[in-house]
Amino acid sequence: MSMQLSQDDDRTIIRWLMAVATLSLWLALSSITLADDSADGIQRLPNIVMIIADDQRYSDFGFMGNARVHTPNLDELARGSAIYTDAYVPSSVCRPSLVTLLTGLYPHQHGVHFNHPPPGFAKLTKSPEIDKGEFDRLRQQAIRLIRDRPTLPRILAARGYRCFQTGKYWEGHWKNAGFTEGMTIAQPSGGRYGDKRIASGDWVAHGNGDHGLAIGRETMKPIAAFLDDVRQDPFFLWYAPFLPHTPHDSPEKFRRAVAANPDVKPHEIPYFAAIMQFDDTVGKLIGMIDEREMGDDTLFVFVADNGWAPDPAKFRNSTNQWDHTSSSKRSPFESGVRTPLLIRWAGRTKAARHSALVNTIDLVPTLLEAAGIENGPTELPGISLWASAVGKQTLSKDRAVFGEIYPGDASMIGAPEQDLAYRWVRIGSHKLIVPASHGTRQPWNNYLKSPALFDLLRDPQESNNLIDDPDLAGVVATLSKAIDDWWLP
Ligand SMILES: [Ca+2]
Repeated sequence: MSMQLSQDDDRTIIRWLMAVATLSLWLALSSITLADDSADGIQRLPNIVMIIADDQRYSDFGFMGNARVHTPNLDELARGSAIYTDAYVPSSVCRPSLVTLLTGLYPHQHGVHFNHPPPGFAKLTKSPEIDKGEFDRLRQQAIRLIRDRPTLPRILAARGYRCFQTGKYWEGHWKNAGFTEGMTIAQPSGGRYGDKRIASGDWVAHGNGDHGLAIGRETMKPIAAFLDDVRQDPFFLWYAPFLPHTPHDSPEKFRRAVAANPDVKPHEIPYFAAIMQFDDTVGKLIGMIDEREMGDDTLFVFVADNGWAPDPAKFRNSTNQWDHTSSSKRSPFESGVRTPLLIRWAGRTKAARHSALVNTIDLVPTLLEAAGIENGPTELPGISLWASAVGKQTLSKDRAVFGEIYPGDASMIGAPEQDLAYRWVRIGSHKLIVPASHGTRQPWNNYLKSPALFDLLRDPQESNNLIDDPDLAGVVATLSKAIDDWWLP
């Protein structure tokens, strides 16, 4: 039987041949691109490991000049890193700061300006009528703020990354922020940390990470299992152990090592021991990656979510530990908002110290550039630090960094300006802190009653308010304009 082709069949065949030709050309071009990448040893998609200290002051690292703390593993990481000594988190408390790392947005932009949604932590946990179902429903109110955002893990997952959440994380289930796997599921874990018994008698997940809080403090096994499973896939690891955060209940070996130094004061021992414990887990983590020969393909970032400093006058009998100073965690001062920032991708980044001011809003654009991802979110306020990290650019010394401070409880979701307590800005050595005005209400926590100006080079403790110095009127005007241009609610 002879085969007769109709005109329609001819067109079908021609279209098919053209499709094959197009696909072949695309494959050829793709293989050229891949060949180019492998020829000079560049992997297109680096693994990204984000190491986040929880409650550690910027100065309390060996590589930042404190010889009384034990941070050998972080010091080793720093030796090979682009070190940003004057980095800042916009907000000096966990959740808003962590969501900035996930989104690249300021708290007033991402909307998670609080640790606890309405009606606030005391009412959530102490009202007998709020049972577990109601507690979970009230916490869930805030989840849309992260679920509807192009977060770093969501963007990376769309490019084929496997994204694993461990440790501190307040956004409910790990899925909500776009991770592909994780430990935190917004249910009580029965573990040592992260559960809370509320007034109704029910056990609930406190909100800060539940099952995830076992990482570092109790186990590293979930990370080992993840690394064994990812094989050739690029991965993003969120490593935010609940350290050196309170409770400062570190194993005795860390306390003994810290206390052996006569220059360490009693009130510093529990906190310094927790720092040493945290650093020990960082060593284990990097060792696990090196053992699997993944080190050359892995970009490490280190940052603290906020500062913390022990107050010798605040001993708590109930916990046998010291509480933090009023000028560190939660405050607009340096011991709250400043952090070192490390970026290391062996063979790519250049070991150097950078004193230019940077902000953790810069990390999402930096990491997207490092991974060669060009079509990320367009409205990010930060700048990519990648060119400076690889030694191809010196950052401007004129840049302003900004931040915003809130109480831990939100009065309302979707209106951060209602809860705003302080805004701050730094340019060069000068820092201006502006309390928010809410009628007759005093600024939250009474850090300041009116705007204050500090010269951080001459007065790193921020004890000498220069706001009325006639010689600095121009500086005050410049900083005031900068902060209002940034955000004037
Ligand atoms: Ca924290």
